[in-house]
Amino acid sequence: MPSASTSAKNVHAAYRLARPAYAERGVDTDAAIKKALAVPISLHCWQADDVRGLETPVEGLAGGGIMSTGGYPGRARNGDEMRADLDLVLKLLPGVQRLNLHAFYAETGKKPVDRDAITPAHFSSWLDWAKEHRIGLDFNPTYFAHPKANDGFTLSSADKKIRQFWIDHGRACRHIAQHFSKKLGSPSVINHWIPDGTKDQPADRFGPRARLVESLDAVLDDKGVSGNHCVDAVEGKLFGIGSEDYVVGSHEFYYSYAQSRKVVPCLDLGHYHPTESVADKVSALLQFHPRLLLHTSRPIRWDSDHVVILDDAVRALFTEIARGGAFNRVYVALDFFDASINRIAAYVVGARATRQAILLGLLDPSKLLKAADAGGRGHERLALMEQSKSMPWGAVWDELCVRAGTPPAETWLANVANYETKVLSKRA
Ligand code: RNT
Ligand code: ZN
Repeated sequence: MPSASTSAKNVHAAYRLARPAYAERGVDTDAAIKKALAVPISLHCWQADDVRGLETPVEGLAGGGIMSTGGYPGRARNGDEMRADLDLVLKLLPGVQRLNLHAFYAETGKKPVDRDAITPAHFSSWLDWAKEHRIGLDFNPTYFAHPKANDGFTLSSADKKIRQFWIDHGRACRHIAQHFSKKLGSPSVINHWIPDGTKDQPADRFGPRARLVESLDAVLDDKGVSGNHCVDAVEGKLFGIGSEDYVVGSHEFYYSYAQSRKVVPCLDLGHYHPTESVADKVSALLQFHPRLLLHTSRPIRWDSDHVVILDDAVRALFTEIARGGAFNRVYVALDFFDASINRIAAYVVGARATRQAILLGLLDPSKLLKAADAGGRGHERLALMEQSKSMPWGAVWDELCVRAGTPPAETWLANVANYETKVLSKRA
């Protein structure tokens, strides 16, 4: 593990050399660091336990179109273990974090409580934890991994009783999100994603979509929940495992739904055709939608939910948001789950890569680029964009980490190794 190059003294020295290089290109690195630290990133709780949830396991459940693979030891097996793991994750991450819970992480004690009956009381340990860490909580109804989701339809089911069950679940969840917001003083983003769809060509593509509109309207029609506390988002996708041909909640469906109902569209980087640019969608959607929710993820050949790395898609997305001055119009959340590697490291790699992309966006010499563009000097714009790639941004990142009191570079690996020996390796 490097120690000389990552000492605070050397990090500051490298930063002192990097700062003027950016300043010459019109970028204030101190301001970029400050802003990059302030963008909240919502950590998905489900990487800690491979998206299993805390309910009593039921045999033979369909996966709901998502799948975590791998058997690396140390998976968190209950809420306390999840929170202990997340304690360490928070220590290793610079900047403002939130926690994103799924409804099936309810803690109901010995008594099973079905999803249509969960209440804020079932999340009191999570709420205490969030208070202790002074972070906000976001929420997701869990419309999958349940006997009533086994045939692949929930809110769009043809069966009225099934539909009602999931409507009641969605409604219960919005009250929980509102409760979090009231207790923590920070609005809770609640993201509705359903797995509904079919493996092969259905004869009726209209019916489920018409029912989904009705069901979502029923979920949202609740005078007891205020938009000031509960920020609803809807997440579309192209396909899932078992819904390869038809996804009821497609992108077109949800962009239109969100606009007409004044809720927030959620864009997950893993949910598009492989060559489609999510970055390019930002400036289009923000003409019509006040806000967007972003799930950073990494699709490898399919919606595989690999750990986020600093790849072109993630960089392009946040550079676009920086160029558009739109950080106050997006909610940033992580969405990946890899059971084949140490899960604490998975969080740290993915969350750091996301914040690095945010920082890189803020270090973009946008003023010069836009001037070159406006002046018709396309060659200059291209040259400057290429130059950006070799600028000493790593020195700025390490400085950001040190300013935030977190380990720079990859030195956090020592903390992970230590925790693995002391805690994770002892879990069966
Ligand atoms: C699934 C969606 C959704 C889930 C989480 C667990 O394709 O991306 O966001 O990953 O709700
Ligand atoms: Zn997602």
